[in-house]
Amino acid sequence: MTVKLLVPDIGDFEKVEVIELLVKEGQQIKKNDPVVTIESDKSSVEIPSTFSGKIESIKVKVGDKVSKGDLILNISNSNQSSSTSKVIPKDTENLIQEAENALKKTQEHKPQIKKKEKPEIIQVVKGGDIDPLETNEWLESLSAVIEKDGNQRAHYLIKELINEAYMEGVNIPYTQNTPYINTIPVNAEKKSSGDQNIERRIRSLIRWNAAAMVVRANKKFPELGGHIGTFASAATLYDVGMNHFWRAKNNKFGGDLVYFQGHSAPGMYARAFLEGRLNEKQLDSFRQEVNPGGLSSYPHPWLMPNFWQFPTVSMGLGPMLAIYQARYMKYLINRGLIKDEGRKVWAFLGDGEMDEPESLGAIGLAAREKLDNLIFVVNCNLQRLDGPVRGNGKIIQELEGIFRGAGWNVIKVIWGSYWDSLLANDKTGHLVKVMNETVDGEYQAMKARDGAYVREKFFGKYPETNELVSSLSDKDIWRLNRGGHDPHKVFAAYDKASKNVGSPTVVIAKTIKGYGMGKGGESVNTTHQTKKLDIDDLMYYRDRFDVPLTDQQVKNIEYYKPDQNSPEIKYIKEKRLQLGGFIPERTTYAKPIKAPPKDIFDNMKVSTGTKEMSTTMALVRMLTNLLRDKNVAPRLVPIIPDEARTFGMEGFFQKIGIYAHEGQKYEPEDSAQLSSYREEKSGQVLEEGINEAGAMSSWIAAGTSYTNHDIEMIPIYLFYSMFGFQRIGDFAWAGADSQSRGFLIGATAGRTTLAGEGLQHQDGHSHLLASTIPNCVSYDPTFHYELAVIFREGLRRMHEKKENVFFYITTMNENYSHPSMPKDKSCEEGILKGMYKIKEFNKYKKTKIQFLGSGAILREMIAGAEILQKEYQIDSEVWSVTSFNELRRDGLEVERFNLLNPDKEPKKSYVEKCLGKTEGPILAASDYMRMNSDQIRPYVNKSFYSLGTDGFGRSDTRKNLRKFFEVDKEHVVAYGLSILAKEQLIASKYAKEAIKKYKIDSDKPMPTKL
Ligand SMILES: Cc1ncc(C[n+]2csc(CCOP(=O)(O)OP(=O)(O)O)c2C)c(N)n1
Ligand SMILES: [Mg+2]
Repeated sequence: MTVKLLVPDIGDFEKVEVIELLVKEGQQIKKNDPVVTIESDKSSVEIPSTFSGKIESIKVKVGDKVSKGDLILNISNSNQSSSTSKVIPKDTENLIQEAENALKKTQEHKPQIKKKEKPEIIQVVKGGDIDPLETNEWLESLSAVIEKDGNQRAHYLIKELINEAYMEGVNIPYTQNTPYINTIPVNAEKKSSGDQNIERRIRSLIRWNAAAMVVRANKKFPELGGHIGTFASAATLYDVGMNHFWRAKNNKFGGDLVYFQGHSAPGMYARAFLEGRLNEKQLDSFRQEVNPGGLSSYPHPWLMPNFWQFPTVSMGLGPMLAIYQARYMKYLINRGLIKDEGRKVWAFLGDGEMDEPESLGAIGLAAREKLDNLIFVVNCNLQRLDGPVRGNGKIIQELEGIFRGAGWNVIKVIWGSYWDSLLANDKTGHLVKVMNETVDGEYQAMKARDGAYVREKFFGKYPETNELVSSLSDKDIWRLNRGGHDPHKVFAAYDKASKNVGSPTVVIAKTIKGYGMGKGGESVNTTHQTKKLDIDDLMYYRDRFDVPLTDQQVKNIEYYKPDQNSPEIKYIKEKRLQLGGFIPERTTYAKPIKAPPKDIFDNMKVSTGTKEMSTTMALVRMLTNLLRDKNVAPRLVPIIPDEARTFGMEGFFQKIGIYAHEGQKYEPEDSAQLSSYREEKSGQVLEEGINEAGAMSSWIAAGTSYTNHDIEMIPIYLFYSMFGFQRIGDFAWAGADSQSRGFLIGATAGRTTLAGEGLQHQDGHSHLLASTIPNCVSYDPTFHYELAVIFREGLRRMHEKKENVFFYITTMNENYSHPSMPKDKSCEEGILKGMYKIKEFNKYKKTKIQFLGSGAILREMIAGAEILQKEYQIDSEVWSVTSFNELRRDGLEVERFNLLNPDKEPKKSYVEKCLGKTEGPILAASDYMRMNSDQIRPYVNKSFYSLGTDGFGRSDTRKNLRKFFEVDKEHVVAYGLSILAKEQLIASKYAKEAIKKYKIDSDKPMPTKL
């Protein structure tokens, strides 16, 4: 039987050009194999076959224009039915069925609720309880249920009660908060198998060495700084993880990923010292990194590439990066690229840090995507840099509400074990009442004082609580510890967190900032910045933690490391051995990705003829081709913040699917269309929604896959160029520090290509921002072959040669035809180095000018040069500058070499090599601020002028915008003549005439002032 493959519904488009035939007559194909590629003026899409069989005849050819329903080809021997017939997907059908059954059941079983007369007046009594006896009966029933049938049953009953109340019209304001006590009751605490005594001794040594390291550094050089108080508050939180939970990467396991709080770094170094990974000399080089071997102030993979994995110290980045890391881990698993080994992502965060919008900005995603591989630990020491995080409130309760509301599993670790018996004896509930009523400012102040103060200000609030502690001495009261300093409580919390299924977990632990620092800085507002401890403070610290050092050793601020064979060192090593190795440690065993076939790029080196397209579209075409390469295709991670349609990438939805951890539970509205919105568990596109910070976090996760997951991936994040570096600059910096490899594509780039969008969309500076990042290689190509050469080089450098750079490429949305790549052999080299000669006008051999054009403005320069030749008999050479940034980098390096080697033959910068022997002055321009092209000024020994788009953008036609910013071909001509006049190469009257001719208003203010 012969079946006909017709052009499917392609949305709003008609008469779309066939640009590629992907099959031949006689070929055997399978259902879903792509057969042709069609291209509108915005995007290109492959049409897949809806049948299997042998192709009898192909009815279209390249260049044909097709619309919905046109015949593409005939296929024989097919027994498949067309996919265009609307069949409800199996999943959807099941879901509907399930929902209907459930509805039926609830209707059948639901007992009829008799509407009761509601009392008109609701009695409100002070204290909230109008009938304590009745309350007690309810509470006792609840206790009985918990005892008999367990927590789950109690939870169920309460939920039913709330639902019932709601159905009856009682709108109970739902509270996300629980009392100010630990989430895990004492009887449910899982006990640690560790040796508590030895662990305490180890922790004390780590505490001491961490503090000593900071104090020693500052004694030597007071300017170095550092923090003691943060790690002091977090030591137990880290130690329990290190001894019992965090599994390292090795040849059997991928490893848990731990995001350490940036300024707790001294604690990690101090542990590594005991583990034998760092030596005393290295500790003494804390914050002195200029000479090799120094330890970086904070976690910086760039500076300590074998140690740190995640840069976190810019507050707020860690939480988001960790969330997207956990999500990306699931993405790799769901795409079948890594095994599901139950790996976890842990992130340590400060309570002050939680005020960063980014910190909480993605917690919804973590819950929505059920990231049970993610654990946040928020160290609530109640303080940030200046003072209390919430003096008048309670940060723990606030965070509990926010996280629980977002769908997280919340574990509060507020009180240590010394409180257990007090809480058990709190029959009247007054202790919990005081705990609930006391604000953080008070909690902080209490820990800055002593036991007597706590007795008076805390327990003294009610006679019942005073009575509770009547048999305790002030010293006993002082010993009542906080949850985050109690290894038992922390262990129980981590154990529960790591076993939680179906949601992310946040452990909210209460601690004391500067714990153990005594008068020198415990719980005082200045704790954060304490970096020097005097001898008395050090003695106190030693005694507080029983560090076995003599007074003299304390005075010398000596480190303490027990002997290799001591029980402490043996224990610490043994524990890490059991957990697979040391943490943190940064390694990579990823294999390079095999280069894709050359013809993918060579196709882009021939002219597009009359066909016009934007470089954004050329890029998408190229990606479509790369998706056909078996090596590269699975490694591509296209990332888009809700702009796929803007960039003509909607074809990717069908082709590779949008990643959705639960697949697609609905039939998309456009299911009959070729580019239907297809979500899939193994989908490849990360469609991030309107969320540049999230998209960038995904890009960083994918860009560091080679180290965190030992698989080289190629992230390509496409965004409106204005919403790139400017919007998420700090993430880009962290991505660079992380040594991310991948492509950032600033699409619809430039100040004047994006005509109608106006001031907030038109980017005239992203290249300058990109230039601030040392390992960011940026390009502003004009033609498709330049893009191809650059992209291929990016793949080669990053993913074959494993160079730790990333590429920023701007692509435009302006359509024009693209010429063939010049035959000159050095062209490719020039494209990559930053400039090459693209055109030469050499007819008159009298007067000459050099034009340097970049990106969108190169074509204006070529047009200007043509006018100059035709109408003014002026010759020129036109250079395509693909990267002023790269040219400057080369110039800087050469200049430095020459200055440092005055006796050697001077080297020539690449700019000088290109322009040194040319004739005439230089005019350079781009669609960016003049500063972009001005970057190479020092490396040319000629008169140099530049044009650019300095100032605020605004909406108008592209033509008007270029006129406004004085970068159109008319301005190129007028300015060109003026420059030649100034250089006394022609008479000024020509320039004057041109200014008049092109109606250029010389009195118009600079665009920066408009
Ligand atoms: C984005 C950013 N802003 C400011 C700082 C400076 N800074 C470093 S630590 C800190 C206070 C941190 O308080 P918190 O998060 O509560 O951590 P803690 O030290 O109390 O554990 C500040 C303001 C920073 N590192 N990053
Ligand atoms: Mg804090």
